[in-house]
Amino acid sequence: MTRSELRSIDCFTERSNRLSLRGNGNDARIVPWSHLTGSLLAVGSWDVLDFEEPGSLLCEVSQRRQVLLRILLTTRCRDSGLYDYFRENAPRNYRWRFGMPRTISFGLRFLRQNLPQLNILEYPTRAEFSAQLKRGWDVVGFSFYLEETNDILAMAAEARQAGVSQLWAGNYGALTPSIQSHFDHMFTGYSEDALAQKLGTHLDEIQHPPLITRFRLPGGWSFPLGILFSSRGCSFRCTFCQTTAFAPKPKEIPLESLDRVLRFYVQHGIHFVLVLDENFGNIPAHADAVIELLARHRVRWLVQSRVDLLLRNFDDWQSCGMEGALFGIESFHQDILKQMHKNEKAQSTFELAERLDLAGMYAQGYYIIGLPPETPESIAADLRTLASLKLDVTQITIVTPHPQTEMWHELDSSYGILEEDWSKFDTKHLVWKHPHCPPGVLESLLEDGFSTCYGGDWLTRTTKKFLSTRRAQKDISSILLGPILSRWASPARLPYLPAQVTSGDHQVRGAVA
Ligand code: B12
Ligand code: SF4
Repeated sequence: MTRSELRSIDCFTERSNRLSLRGNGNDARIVPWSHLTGSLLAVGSWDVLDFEEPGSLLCEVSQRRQVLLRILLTTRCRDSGLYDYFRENAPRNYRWRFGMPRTISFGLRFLRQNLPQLNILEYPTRAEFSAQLKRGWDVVGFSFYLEETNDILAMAAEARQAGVSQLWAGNYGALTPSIQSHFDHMFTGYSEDALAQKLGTHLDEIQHPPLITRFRLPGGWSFPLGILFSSRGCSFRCTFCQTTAFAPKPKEIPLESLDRVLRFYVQHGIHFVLVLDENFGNIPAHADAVIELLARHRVRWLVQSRVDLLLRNFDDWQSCGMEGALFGIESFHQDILKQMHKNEKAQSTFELAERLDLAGMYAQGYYIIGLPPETPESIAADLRTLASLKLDVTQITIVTPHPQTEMWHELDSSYGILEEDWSKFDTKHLVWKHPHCPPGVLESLLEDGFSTCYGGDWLTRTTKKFLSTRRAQKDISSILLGPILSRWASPARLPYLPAQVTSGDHQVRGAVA
């Protein structure tokens, strides 16, 4: 059947994964979705007949016209290995560390959960990506961070050559103005609504997908960890942070959606939840409701927030199951915190670290070295102070300007951002001209910092804390069963929750009727 003969597209459902095409002579043909070429669909705009299976709608309808776009969203390739945050924040080649290789993309799973017509490809090999391109797509979208820009630009060039008509960029990497010309559309913020709009539909509320990762303890024992985002964005204005440009207004994820995903986690044997909001507690009433929900589901949870919010809410959150905290220390110097608009008291970090330690809770702190007033000597002394906090995980970064932040403009105008290779903007390299630290010095201070923080009794201390907390909670079994549960609850087995019927669906069906 040629395009000119094609009269209508009856339906395309997720379950059947087939599209029924009707031609001039009303001769229906069922074509597996994977056999359709992108070009056929890209230009298609036909009157809609009816949908066989309500609910699992993968066609987009606008004004009784239909445009089916084949959209593939992907990430950087995995050929050089999967990113592991804990490997990057430990001494080089250190075996006895935590581990969490990044195998799934939280952002793409959110998009796919809410807009099931999207296809996603997470951390493919380059060969897998090239093979996918051959299947023909109208749109290929890329999700990336700043340091991944080079790889993504190479993938985008390949996609163009393969004839993909539209390239999209999303996630924090899309905030870089100088790469805009490589893409047809930039999505510079949380994007479910923006994408829905582009596809001619709308979402009533965001659905939280299951996001399950395998968390590895030092030595290799693993257990599944459910990730939760209860809100998005942050109202603070720290000069180094790209969230100020990406999502400056905090917004809630609806409680019903959080309830649904927490129930799913518990049903699948997941008892530990990591709450990774930019700044949990930034919307106080919502945070109160969320901790009650976490307590109701009887999960143990760790949370990312500011030091002041953690201190203010410590008792409440602990009584609802908090077992650890991830927080930005950034600096021990009040003047530097002030310059960064961090609005924290330098002393508060010590108080928080002590409270967490006394309560036997996991503590993970983020520290930045190389601010303009700092010298190699002052940094070395600060790193010793950092090690004295006895954290379980210490993230140390070299101050790195990120596009569209206040710090980018400050460092560029006062000292000069010299580095042109985006892969060096990984917060582990100096990319601007520091007034007191020649090239290479901060990188070796960073290594020294990790060696000090993870040296001495780190392993015994952290293991003891972990085991005694589990014993106190009478919860050794979930850890013993961890590897089995990890396999059972792998993200490949449990990718999405069943689609919710939204008013977008009603609208479409209304238009059809
Ligand atoms: C989880 C996380 C990680 C995880 C990622 C795990 C995973 N499996 O994906 C790990 C631990 C690996 C990580 C590492 C790092 N991270 Co990080 N991380 C986060 C965190 C806490 C959440 C990100 C997230 O998943 N959000 C939830 C999802 C739903 O949102 P999303 O990914 O933004 O996706 C949405 C949109 O971006 C958009 N979207 C995404 N992709 C696409 C693609 C297309 C085509 C479209 C249209 C839309 C779109 O739609 C999605 C749904 O709304 C944020 C802070 C925060 N709470 O936002 C920091 C954050 C993103 N990380 C940050 C940093 C600095 C880092 C590190 C450099 C840390 C370090 N200093 O060592 C590394 C670099 C990682 C790398 N190069 O790969 C910064 C900014 C990053 C940047 N500017 O490039 C943030 C904002 C923290 C901060 N405030 O400074 N991180
Ligand atoms: S560093 Fe934290 S508190 Fe500051 S703007 Fe970013 S997310 Fe908000």
